[in-house]
Amino acid sequence: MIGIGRSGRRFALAMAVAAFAGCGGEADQAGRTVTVPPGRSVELVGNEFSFDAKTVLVEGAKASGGVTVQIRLRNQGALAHNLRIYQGDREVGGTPTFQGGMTRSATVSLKPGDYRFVCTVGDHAERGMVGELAAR
Ligand SMILES: [Cu+2]
Repeated sequence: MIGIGRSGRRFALAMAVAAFAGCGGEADQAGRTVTVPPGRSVELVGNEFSFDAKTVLVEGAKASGGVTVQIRLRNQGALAHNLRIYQGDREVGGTPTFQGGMTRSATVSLKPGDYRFVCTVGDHAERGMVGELAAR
């Protein structure tokens, strides 16, 4: 069951990446997939209850054995939010929880692999504040 779920998510990510490759921009038309070239930072926007990207692809991890990337969260919501990154159940970093109208950043070190980003405030993740992040 777990194996099937994982491969399903990988398939979804592969499709998202394929969609990105097809349009050749920084993000697909809906702004749902963001790619981060080596050495670059990324800014995501959060509100109630979503992030403006569902998939973040951080490049350069395989070539260097891991990447350090700065992730900024611009909170455009009315509520406090955060952005925390997990690999499985292990939290690898993220922003503090902070009020709407503010921006906070976090620098995280990522080995090649699959992660997810989540707002851990209340039930925000269940309500949609979650996305996938891949370091490649
Ligand atoms: Cu939130």
